[in-house]
Amino acid sequence: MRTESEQTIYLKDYAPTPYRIVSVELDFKILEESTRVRAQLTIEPREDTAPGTPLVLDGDELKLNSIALDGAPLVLSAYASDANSLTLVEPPHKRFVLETEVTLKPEANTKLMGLYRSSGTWCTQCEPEGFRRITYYLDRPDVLAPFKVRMSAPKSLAPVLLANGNLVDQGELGDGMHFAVWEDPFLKPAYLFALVAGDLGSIKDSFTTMSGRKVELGIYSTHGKEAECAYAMDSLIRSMAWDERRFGREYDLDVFNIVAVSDFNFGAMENKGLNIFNDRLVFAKPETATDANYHGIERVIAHEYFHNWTGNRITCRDWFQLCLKEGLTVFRDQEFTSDERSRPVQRIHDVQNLRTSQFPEDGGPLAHPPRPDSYREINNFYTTTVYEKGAEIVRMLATILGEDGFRKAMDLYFERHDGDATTIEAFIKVFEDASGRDLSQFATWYLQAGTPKVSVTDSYDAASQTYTLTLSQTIDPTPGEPTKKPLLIPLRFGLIGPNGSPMGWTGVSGAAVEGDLILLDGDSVTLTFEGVANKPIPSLFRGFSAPVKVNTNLSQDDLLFLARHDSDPFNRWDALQTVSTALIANAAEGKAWSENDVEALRAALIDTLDNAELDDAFKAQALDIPAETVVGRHIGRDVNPDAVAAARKSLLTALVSPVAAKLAGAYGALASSDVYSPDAAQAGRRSLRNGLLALLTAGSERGASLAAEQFEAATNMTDRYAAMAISVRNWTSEASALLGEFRTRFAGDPLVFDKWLTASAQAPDDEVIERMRATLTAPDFPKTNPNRLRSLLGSFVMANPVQFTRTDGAGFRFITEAVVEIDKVNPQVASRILTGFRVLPTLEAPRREAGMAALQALKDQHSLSRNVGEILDRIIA
Ligand code: 0A1
Ligand code: ZN
Repeated sequence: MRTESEQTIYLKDYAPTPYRIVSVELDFKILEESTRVRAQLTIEPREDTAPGTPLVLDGDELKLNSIALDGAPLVLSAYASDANSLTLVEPPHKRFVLETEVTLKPEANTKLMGLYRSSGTWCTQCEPEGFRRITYYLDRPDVLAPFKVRMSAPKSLAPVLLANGNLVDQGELGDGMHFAVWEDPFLKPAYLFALVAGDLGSIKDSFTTMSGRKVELGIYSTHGKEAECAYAMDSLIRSMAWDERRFGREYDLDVFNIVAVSDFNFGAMENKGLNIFNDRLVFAKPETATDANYHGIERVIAHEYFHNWTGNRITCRDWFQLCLKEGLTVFRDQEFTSDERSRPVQRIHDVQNLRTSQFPEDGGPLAHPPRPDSYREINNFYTTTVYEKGAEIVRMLATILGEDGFRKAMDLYFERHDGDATTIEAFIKVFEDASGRDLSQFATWYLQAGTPKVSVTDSYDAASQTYTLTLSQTIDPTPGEPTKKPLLIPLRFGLIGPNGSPMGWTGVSGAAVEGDLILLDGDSVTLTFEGVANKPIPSLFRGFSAPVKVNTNLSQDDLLFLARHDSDPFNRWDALQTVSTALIANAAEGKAWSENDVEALRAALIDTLDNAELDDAFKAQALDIPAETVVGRHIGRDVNPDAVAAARKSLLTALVSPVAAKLAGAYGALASSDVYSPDAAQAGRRSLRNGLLALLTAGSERGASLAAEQFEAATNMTDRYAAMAISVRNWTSEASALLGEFRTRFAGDPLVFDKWLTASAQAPDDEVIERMRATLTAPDFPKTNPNRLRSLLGSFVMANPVQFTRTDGAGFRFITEAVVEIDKVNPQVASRILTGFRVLPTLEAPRREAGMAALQALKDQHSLSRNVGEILDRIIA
């Protein structure tokens, strides 16, 4: 195999650059065939830089047209340049101006990093290392400079010219060309640079900040889509107000623009004052977007906006610190959604996401600490561990410090580090200084991989009215980390008495207990509670107070008691999940459930459904039976996904069939003729109704036809998509026809096509791979669009375990063959799809071996990108 450079970058090698960039002036001449970029960089050596130290600028696929220093062309011996770097052999030992010129071909840039074209629009993506594909530069986050950008383009192709900051000049140039000049007064790293030129429509609004400044807001899109940007605008305005209320953070420029593009590697990007979005996270109308889409738009609009303070004004010193901005910003967007919608429902949603994507990453070959200490390709570290586990770590800080303490620490963070490119250590230090606590043990959460397992045993002594609780933590080894240190784990808890009410105690010893919070810091601690009148049932990790796996000695009866009586909604939900996961997992491993087990679970589910005090969205979550992948992960090794699928199906049948009429009645009663609104109450009602449809379809004869009827009758995409997806996942007799009808009905809408691809890829039948192959190789399939590829292939590897892990290897080979082709076009998309193979170590031997054989063939036979090469090596290792 031949791959790109396999060089590893280490955190321990961090050193500041010997030169500073004082200011940046860029001039883009954008033409149909190519774009000419002139850069004027004012540069100076640092105080401690030795005279004669070479200056090495980064490049990527660049070719230098010309170079000048302080206005004079440089002689050949004074510099060296190739595609990946430009070196000034002996720069002046004083401030100087370096001018370079390169020519780019945005049209041919299928990697979608740097300057590229999406449906005719010129746009950029620079995080993490895309700016070096635009001009030679010190392309790292600790190099901060003010940018001034002049751009000119044919007015017919690009009437809209946008960049970061404020518009300071614009005009006509003759020959059909026009120009604009944008200036960003805030110092920024190059990864926050952005430029857009295109023929775009827009919607405009404004926001008046807490100090009374008016900010002009714009959302740009292809013509005809303007009306579909309204929900994004509404989300933006609510985000701006929330950040002022909750964190005291005000926006700082006069304009804030968002541009929606169709080709984008991630969700969206927080470029200063000019966010660029994947259009799937902007466009929404009820006929084509689901409630989940609206929810996602609100969340990501908020996320990118919140980056203005946590990411842009305070950025990362180096890419190892990525979760400094990402974990914190995810925490902020989760809090925003919790405040705007239902807090418990949001918490369950976030934990479900953590368990389905982060826990598997943390327990497999791709495990890495939230702050890694080495990488080959930084793009492979935009992971759920950095983002979602990073957010859990910030949440634990908030739990330990309490609401006021957390806010005080955040205020100090903004005050102390505004304008800095900083580190996780500095972040932790702020929390220590604001609270007076020693957080050195806590910091290990950032530095160590793996999900802790907390085992709990308890006992009660009636004579002395003493209750003891023993908690121990272990973390399995992860790649490169054979031994683990114990973590500081915040455990929020309560004791519940036999009548379902909270119980108190008169004294507690054995560990630090602050109110309802236990701080578990050793390998094992035993707490003794005095004055406990009856044997309690413990409710532990309330609100999921730490990202751990918990193993208790609670019986199914105890758990179902919690499901009914716990005052903590998260734990009510979790108790039901624990019971059903265990029943399916045991059955898949040959240990059948008893009639009583199923009856008791059914009764608890029905009680939840009938409880008038619970809201619909929560009920929908409570009735959701864990996915096959979650159960597989729970089993952990030698998993047979066919057995898991069969056990899940038979549990659903056992649960549902005796109460199918009742569930169908509840389903019918939830129908609504209200005009569609994406609000939480309506969305909750739809999710409960669709949850019931899923139960009925998987567990009874009635569901299939109800789903087909719902598909036809639906007046919005949420209901129509749910009906189709449920039919396909259960491969009902109507499924194939519904897929066909859906495709025809929405032909020509790419974002709806993604939904079709996502649902198609989850069909459990044996022909699914052949159908996907036909889809992928059809002449009109858009082979370079990340959304299309991820919808089909990403959802197959992540959500169709039965077919992806087939013993004959057909699922694995289908993916590795696709990865070879995609890698030539877009290595980031290819490597992300390949991460699905991280499941291999959990599988039974024949499947594991078939998967490894497919990976080995990939490694042996092909020339691969650094992105794919790194993921492949880590999984094979
Ligand atoms: N900072 C963005 C994530 C992002 C990363 C890389 C990208 O292109 C390769 C694009 C976006 C965020 O957290 O939303
Ligand atoms: Zn982010």
